[in-house]
Amino acid sequence: MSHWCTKPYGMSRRSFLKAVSAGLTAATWRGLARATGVRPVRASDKKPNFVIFFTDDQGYNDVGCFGSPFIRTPNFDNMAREGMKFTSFYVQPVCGPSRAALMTGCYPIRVAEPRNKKNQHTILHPSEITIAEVLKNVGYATASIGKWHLAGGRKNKYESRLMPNAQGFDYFFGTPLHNGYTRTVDHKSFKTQLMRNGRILKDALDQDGMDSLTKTYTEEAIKFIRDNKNGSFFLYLAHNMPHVPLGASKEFRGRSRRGLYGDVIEELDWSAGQILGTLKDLGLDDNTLIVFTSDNGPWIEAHLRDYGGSASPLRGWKMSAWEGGLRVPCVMRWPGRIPGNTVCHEMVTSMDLLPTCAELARATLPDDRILDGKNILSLMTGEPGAMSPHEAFCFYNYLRLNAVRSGKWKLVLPRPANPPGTGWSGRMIDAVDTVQLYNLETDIEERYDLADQHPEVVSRLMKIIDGARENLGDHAGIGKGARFFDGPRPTSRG
Ligand SMILES: [Ca+2]
Repeated sequence: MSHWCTKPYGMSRRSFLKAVSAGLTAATWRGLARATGVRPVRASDKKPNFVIFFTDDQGYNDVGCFGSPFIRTPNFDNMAREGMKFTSFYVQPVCGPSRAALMTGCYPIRVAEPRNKKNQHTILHPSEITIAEVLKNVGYATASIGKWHLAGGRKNKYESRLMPNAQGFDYFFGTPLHNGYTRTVDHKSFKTQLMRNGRILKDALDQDGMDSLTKTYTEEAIKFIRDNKNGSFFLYLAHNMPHVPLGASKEFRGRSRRGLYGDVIEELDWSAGQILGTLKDLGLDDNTLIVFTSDNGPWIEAHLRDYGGSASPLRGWKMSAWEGGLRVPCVMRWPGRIPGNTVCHEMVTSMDLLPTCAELARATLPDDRILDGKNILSLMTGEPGAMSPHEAFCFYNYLRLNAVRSGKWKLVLPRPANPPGTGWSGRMIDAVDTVQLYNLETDIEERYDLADQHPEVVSRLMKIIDGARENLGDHAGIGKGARFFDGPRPTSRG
């Protein structure tokens, strides 16, 4: 039995222990695994590789397999045919916090920042533990290719202790910051650098730089995969696109019925195809989990009409407190482990990737801090009856708690327009006069307030809100579970 000592995914722990105690032969074991429809894991198996393909501001609708009628995405669609589509995958409403959540497996309001501050674009404290650090500890080669945006800073003034190389990544190639402001479609007011590890390659990315960025990142990603094909690797490929200012190679310009935004997505789809092709060529396909998702919803504002995406059928957009801000397309593919052509409607989050990858890599999770993410392997492998491990998901915008979802129910808290605790993004948040309740199973568009019909649900969800305020905090108070590493805990968010 020593050769087959790891529980096959999809098999219950009880059946596994029974099989072990019965001293079944390897052949019988394989039979059991066949019955569960998935391959058993040998103790000697090489650990899986992980690729997180992270796009920037791509809306829920902006991919063929999530319903876009205008944008052609054969590679993302093929990923969904060969893998699992997640229809209730939640991130954070804007770039920095979304990256912080993915990196740490925690709500951004929980994580520590330098000098005990809380920035609207989270700056990760060096003592926070990232998914890259967790995996590097068990021998993974790690690369961050693309946008970092977790170090704050302006123009050549980035603290090296906050950059990817100090946060668990062996290799960094990309932009330290976002590629532009969403106030304008161009980048006249601000241009970011392009860096390789600690070295600045270009001091200000111009339009040519933007146009070639997706292709350049793809080449970098392929090189990293090839260089590390014999070991286990974690590739965090965080494309800057389709955040404005948009850029696409000349081969992709003018191809899409959705204008330049569509061209940009089609090039991202090409990039995914290149990554998948490389994994196949190298024989790594069966041993690599690839996750495709976006960091937040699409930026929809009048002056960006032709440069932003669509969250249809969801209500809202990037920064808003509705579904369209935090619910994004997500596909996971891992042949042999994730059943093909399947859809998971259970609520999962980007915070779940850290604990899930840690489990697969047989890495130890930090035991000195709270993680909000949960292991979602049972959902990914299609275990019968598997349910979301989350009792609830909280909708924070910067410091403000706007809503909570539990199961099919979503409770929205009253707020003024442009509410306190939302900083510069408040202009994207509308007023809500009373507590509202939506059934997301029957009303994905959040149109029919059912608060009056279901007071018991309102009451249950309000208790979750109270718990979140106590543990995570909000603009009015510091949560007990919020982390501070630089001296005494502050008593208010100031
Ligand atoms: Ca973004």
